[in-house]
Amino acid sequence: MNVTRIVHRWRLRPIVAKKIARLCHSGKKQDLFLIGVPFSGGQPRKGVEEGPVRLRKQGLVRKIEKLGYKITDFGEMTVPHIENHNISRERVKNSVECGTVAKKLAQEIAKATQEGKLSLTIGGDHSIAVGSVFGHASVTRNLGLLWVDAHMDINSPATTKTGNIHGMPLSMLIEGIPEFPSLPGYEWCSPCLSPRDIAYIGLRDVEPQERDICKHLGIAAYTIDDVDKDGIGVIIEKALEKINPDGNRPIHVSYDIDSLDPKETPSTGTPVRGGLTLDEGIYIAQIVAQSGCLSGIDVVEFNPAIGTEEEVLKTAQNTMKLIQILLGLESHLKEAPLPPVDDSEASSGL
Ligand SMILES: [Mn+2]
Repeated sequence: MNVTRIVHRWRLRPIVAKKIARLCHSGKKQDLFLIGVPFSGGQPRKGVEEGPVRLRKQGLVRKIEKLGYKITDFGEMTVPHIENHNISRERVKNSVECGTVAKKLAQEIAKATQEGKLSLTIGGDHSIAVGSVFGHASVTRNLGLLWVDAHMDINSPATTKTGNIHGMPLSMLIEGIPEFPSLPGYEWCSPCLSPRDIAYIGLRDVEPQERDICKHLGIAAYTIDDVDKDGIGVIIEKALEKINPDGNRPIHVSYDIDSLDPKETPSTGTPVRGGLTLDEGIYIAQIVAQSGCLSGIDVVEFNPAIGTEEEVLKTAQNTMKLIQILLGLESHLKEAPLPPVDDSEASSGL
């Protein structure tokens, strides 16, 4: 592990005590709406549709129940079977299928949120977040969004190079995207968040046009370099400060497991080396959980068809760990503390 990372991890600035104190679980069983979205049409690699079922086989529901939630389990959503991929005028792939799935998910998430349930959406590729975030925002005023990802996912149909919708969800959700053409399948969807409502963590594979859009809109974006420089504690605090300065906004977390280093989550479609360590990924989840403001979660891009059985198992275990921590499980960091910082080493510039 990178020495800078270790040093910074142990210089975590304490998070404001009042935020820590506002714990999610105050004795009463919280209602949780669980929905699997076995969908892969937002990107080209088959297998990501198997993610939700694989996590269930690894005991996901039992683990959530053990945390004290009352689960309303939707099961796996029915998704269209894609035979002939449709390509729009802008060369966007499968927009009708992606839009149909997202719309259905939006309706289910809106209903669950309306009923006061915390929603947990298991993907599936990241295109489904158009539905979960839109559904959540449609019945929740003042929603903030934390996007944990190696990628910005903010290409519009006009700027995409690949035509894959899993690289575009934010462009459909945010106000102010320039030249957004209409996209078949997404007629129901319109921007529901302002650029001020969003923060990224974990970025390291950003296309120039995405960087330009993000800069133009003034979205808070924290890259892996920022995490290396300032430490994950400072970065998560900054991100939450941007989207939730008073600590009273409901927060949606869209967690792409490719934000983690491929060593931690190898079974994913677009891995990028140099990602978050598992401890950093967990720390993000822990702080968000402790904010007491979490009201919607997506966990996406686990592809059990990628990698050896050992790699798939590791990815499933780490993905479930993130979910459990987001839902309030106390971090394992407390059980296995790392050694203290050696200041002489730190000041020598290593
Ligand atoms: Mn993503």
